[in-house]
Amino acid sequence: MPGVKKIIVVGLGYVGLPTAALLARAGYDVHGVDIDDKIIDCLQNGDCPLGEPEVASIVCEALESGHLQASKTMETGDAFIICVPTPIRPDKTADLRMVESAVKSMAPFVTKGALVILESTSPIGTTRNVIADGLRQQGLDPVEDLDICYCPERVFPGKTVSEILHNDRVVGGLTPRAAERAKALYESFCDGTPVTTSAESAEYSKLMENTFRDVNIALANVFARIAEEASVDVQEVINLANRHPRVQVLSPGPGVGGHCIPVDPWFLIEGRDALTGLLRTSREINDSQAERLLDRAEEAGLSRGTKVAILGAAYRADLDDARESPTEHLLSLLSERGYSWVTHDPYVTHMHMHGGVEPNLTADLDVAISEADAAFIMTDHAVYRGLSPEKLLKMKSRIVVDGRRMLHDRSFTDAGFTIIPVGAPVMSAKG
Ligand code: SAJ
Repeated sequence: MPGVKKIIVVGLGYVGLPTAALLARAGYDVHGVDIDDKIIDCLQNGDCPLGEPEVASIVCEALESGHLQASKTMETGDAFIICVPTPIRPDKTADLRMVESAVKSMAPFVTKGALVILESTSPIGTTRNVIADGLRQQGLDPVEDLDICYCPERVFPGKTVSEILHNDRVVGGLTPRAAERAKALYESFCDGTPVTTSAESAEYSKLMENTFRDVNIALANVFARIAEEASVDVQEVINLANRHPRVQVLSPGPGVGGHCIPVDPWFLIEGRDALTGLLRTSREINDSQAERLLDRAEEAGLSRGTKVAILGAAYRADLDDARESPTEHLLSLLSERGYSWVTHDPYVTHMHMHGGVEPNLTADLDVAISEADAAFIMTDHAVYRGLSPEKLLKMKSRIVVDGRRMLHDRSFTDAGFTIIPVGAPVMSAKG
């Protein structure tokens, strides 16, 4: 892209690092900055700190080519792309401290004519109020002298590289000139269509996308609860309803995890209580799915004090990512109610639990099952799809909570199990 040779990527996480590597592959000189020693040490040794194979291969290639370098120190450049986390605080308000400190560290290195892009999911107004205001320096007007944009990432973990390369992008400029420049940058290394708009509309569009998904998953979970009470199988009903050409009900499950969907609706709710009851209720429904599964298991005979096997720590199938996963909610409840547990996951090796609850992770399914009285299927990992009753026969109380509809229920009930499927009535050998 004309006028841009060197790009600074601030934040080398699951979005910043692959973006930096793809920019380097397109021929830019990319300097990545992160505050995390482990990430920088790893990259400086030529390795990739992220496990996704395609990401690891483009990152290693970019490091080897010399077009990508990483360190803890900021440098000057023609363009800056900020990809730092924007979590919520325990009171569900946006925690923008990492964006603020990124801007603070960049400010002395941002010179007239620079293109500055925020990719982190953020409340409406952040680009103007935090980025532009933070870069207002003596003699430098952020709107006149810089080109500042909000261009949200849209990656789906597990498919990161192809999502960055091929998804359409929303490119929101503080000015039309800024938007046109950012559009040209994305066109130079991605083949999705960049669509220009204002920074505020771009911020809102990202929040709308993930809130749409959260509310629709909550609706599926309410449909599941109604089906459980009405002794109907929600999956069958969803399949029927989805034959309507304008209906597409999503899948109920044990709740909504990940670092995006359980967080982003709160950025719209904050300061807008009177308008956003639907969004708050949807969050509460999705957050209480794990509790509903446990309540149903107790009603079906699961006793407190026993040991349960939790199958799946990841928030989504075949990923190693356990952030905000429904299993976190279940573990906290099991701890409160006096259970012990073992958590099986083929990919997750670490969980950052709130409140000091120990996940007791194992990658050995037989170990998890042989020690347990009952099981909760929390993630739709492919390995659980083929589970047979024989595999679970060692469990004492033979209760299996199927939070993802992975089991062929009849073969389990024939073998004496009680199955508690999300969205369908409890099934046991008796009836
Ligand atoms: N889930 C259900 N039922 C469904 C679909 C999903 O219970 O029918 C659950 C999943 O099991 C998971 C959670 O919802 O626990 C979230 O998963 P997800 O598949 O909705 O997506 P994420 O969180 O991995 O990624 C989302 C994506 N956003 C949308 O699909 C609108 C992704 O494109 C975004 O880039 C990402 O958030 C992000 O970074 O914001």
